[in-house]
Amino acid sequence: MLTGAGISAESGIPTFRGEDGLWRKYRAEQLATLSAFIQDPKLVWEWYDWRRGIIDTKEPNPGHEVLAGWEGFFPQFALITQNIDGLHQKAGSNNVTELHGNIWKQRCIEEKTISEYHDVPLKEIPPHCPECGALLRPHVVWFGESLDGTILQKSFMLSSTCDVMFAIGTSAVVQPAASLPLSAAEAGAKFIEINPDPTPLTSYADFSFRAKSGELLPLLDAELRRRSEEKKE
Ligand code: BV8
Repeated sequence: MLTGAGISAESGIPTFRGEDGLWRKYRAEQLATLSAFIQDPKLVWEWYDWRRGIIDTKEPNPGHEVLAGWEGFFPQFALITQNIDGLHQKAGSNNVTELHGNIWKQRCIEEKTISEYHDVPLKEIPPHCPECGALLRPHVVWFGESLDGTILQKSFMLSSTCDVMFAIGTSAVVQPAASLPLSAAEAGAKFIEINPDPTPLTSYADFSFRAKSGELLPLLDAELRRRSEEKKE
């Protein structure tokens, strides 16, 4: 299972590349890069503080809730997300692989220690490490930064050994995340996409549903559970 910003859209969180997208107002290279942070940590933190403020008031939607329920429904289930909003965890998913980090976590640029605090708004912009006084940065993966090797390796291993791979709510333009569903399909998995719009992955999908995840996932869930009960009879 790979999710992107689209699964949080029905919770009221702007996606990146949609009409109301976060990138519409800002250019990614202006803000989600290490060089932008070094150049102007205050501006980058103001952007993240603004996003934390939006996310803090939002709740998981039925799409998140169905995936949280599938953790216990399927014998093996892996949720890999590009999202940093923490809504999968808020919906009850316990085992979430966060490819791009988490907006509620911060990392000391000197000690590399990771902390998590939910101040909204941030008390200090930019925030400093309480231990050594160095700048804190968002514990997220910026463009041009490598993803955590262990997380990436685990994600490709999970993708290339699964029976069914879903890509839900992602425009599939960001690498290497967008290659995960392809590695699943190449390994023989059924690949299912859920997105109101077509993406570069659509042509590789066995089924591509032009639908909103918050609407379709509950229907899929009900049908799967009905068939599972039928089998038991
Ligand atoms: C890296 C930061 C090594 C946190 C983000 C090939 C291989 C490797 C790298 C590259 C490559 N080609 C290019 C690169 C470089 C770059 C990249 O991918 N650039 C792209 C833009 C071309 N990749 C990297 O830099 C990565 N690093 O690989 O390291 C390296 C290093 C240097 C040079 C080469 C390689 C790091 C990528 C991580 C970047 N960080 N975010 C933050 O501030 O958020 S990416 C950002 O985009 C978010 O994390 C987001 O999750 C991600 C993907 O976006 P989506 O989630 O797909 O969201 P989007 O808005 O685009 O789409 C939403 C979709 O939902 C739409 O399709 C819409 O139709 C749909 N939707 C809307 N409503 C609904 C819905 N779907 C369902 N239901 C609905 N209701």
